[in-house]
Amino acid sequence: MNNSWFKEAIIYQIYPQSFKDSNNDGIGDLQGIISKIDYLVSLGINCIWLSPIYVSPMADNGYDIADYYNINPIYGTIEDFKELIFKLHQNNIRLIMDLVVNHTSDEHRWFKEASSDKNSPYHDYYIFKDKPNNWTGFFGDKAWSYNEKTNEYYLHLFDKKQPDLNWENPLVRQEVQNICKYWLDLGVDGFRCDVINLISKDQEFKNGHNKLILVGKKYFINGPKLHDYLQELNEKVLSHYDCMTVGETVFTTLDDIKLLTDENRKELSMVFNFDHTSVDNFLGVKWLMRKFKLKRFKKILDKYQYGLENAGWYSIFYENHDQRRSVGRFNLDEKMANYTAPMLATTMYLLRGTPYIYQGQELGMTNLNVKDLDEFIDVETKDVLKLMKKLPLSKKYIDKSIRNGSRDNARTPFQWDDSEYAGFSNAKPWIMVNDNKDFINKEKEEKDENSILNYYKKLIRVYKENNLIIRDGKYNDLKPKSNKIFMYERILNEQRMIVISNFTSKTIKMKLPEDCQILLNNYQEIKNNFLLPYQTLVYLK
Ligand code: ISL
Ligand code: CA
Repeated sequence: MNNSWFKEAIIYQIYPQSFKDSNNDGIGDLQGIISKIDYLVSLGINCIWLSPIYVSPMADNGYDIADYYNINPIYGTIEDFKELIFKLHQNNIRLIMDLVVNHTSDEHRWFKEASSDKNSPYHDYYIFKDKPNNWTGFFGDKAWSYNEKTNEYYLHLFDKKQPDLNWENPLVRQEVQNICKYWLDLGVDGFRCDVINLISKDQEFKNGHNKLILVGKKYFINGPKLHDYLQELNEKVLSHYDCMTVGETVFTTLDDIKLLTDENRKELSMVFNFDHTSVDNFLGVKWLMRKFKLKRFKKILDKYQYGLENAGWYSIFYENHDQRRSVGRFNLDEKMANYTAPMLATTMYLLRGTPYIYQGQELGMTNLNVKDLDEFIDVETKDVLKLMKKLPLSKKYIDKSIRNGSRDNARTPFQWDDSEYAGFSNAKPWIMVNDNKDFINKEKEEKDENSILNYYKKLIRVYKENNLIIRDGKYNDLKPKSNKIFMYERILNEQRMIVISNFTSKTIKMKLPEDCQILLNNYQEIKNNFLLPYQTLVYLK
């Protein structure tokens, strides 16, 4: 991994189930993606992160893998996959795969053997104990389930259909190396490594201190051998390819990230950290809602912008398949999305780090509006709803929290046009289509010069044209105390870029920079001495 193309990448995440259905069975697929490469080219992105497409019973939409070497037939075949890589590469778009190796599906052959016979060589691929400890998993449920055949409990930090792998076992690590090698040899350009900082577990398996949600999390985060495992994977496999890795890390600190992304240590190219997406919750738990404050948001982003100045690298993003949509978030009025979505994007993507755009974000796609909470179908939402109903919480609180937090918000079909199923499919899709597809859709926005989509294209163009200063420029927050304005500069040699964003619905009196080139503005005009509601401006001097 002695390359740095990842620092110039503009990455677009595709959630295959919801992007484009080519054979009208209601489920997105690989041929669907292939049919939309022109669209990806028109956006200007240069790398795709593809959420899991491996064989899976889909208990967690593919994050539960039953066979790492084959494509889930609902998505197509290995031939389709080869065609996809080939055509993406032809268009100078790289492809990174999702690597989910903290756990497998309970329907993986390894687990089937492991759970039926204590003496099977696969038994030690997983974590079995005679007695469970008190850990709670990420979906709010107990982290251990009973396995009758061996009279033991097995660990699963996510759903019970996602047993955790035992990375202490060198054979498991060898399997992971083989998997990486297989896909790299097929031409993929890297991996997004699912919950990678959970792979090493403290072997004492101590009880957590209290009975709060995520009990025991300290004991399964950044375990003692995490760095060794990552270095080993690099040495054995990754370093032999021109590839990148982005680790999804949960509850990591700045110091953790410095270590994980230090180029000399050869662990990960960059990580996803969720501090800034937790700005409107408590304890990093999205169900515990908290009022958004711009100052707090900036403080978090500043911490990493300054903190990683001379060490490490970062990913910048708002959305992914687990997060709610950014439109309508951060105290912003959903009806003003034509202004707020460009403002949010500009503010975020000119920071230092590799930008990630989640499918549909560039259209300003919104959260799903369901009538009844039971219409949510995601496993996490169902588990958490069940748990919340047992707790002393008001109906109103539960309603709001679930609506905000459900991962279904991000998973509705991509809105290509205003037809019945939004041009995603001719058949009823696996998940509800958002009813605002009539006015939020790709076809309509392409024709409208002032649409969110066309703003994103402009932003990406500006990003590429000014790549050096955005990549290497020194960052300074120019108004850290303001709860209304996010204003920063990026400085490289003689050049200075200034980004100013109004996070409020009010016009604000302020002196704007003079004698600069204006690179971006989400209004047609500039009003001297005034920053218009939700206005965003980018200057270059
Ligand atoms: O989504 C979250 C909160 O709603 C996170 O806690 C999330 O569960 C965590 O970031 C891990 O996510 C990843 O691994 C999960 C999978 O369900 C997610 O889709 C994936 O992004 C287990 O594989
Ligand atoms: Ca299909």
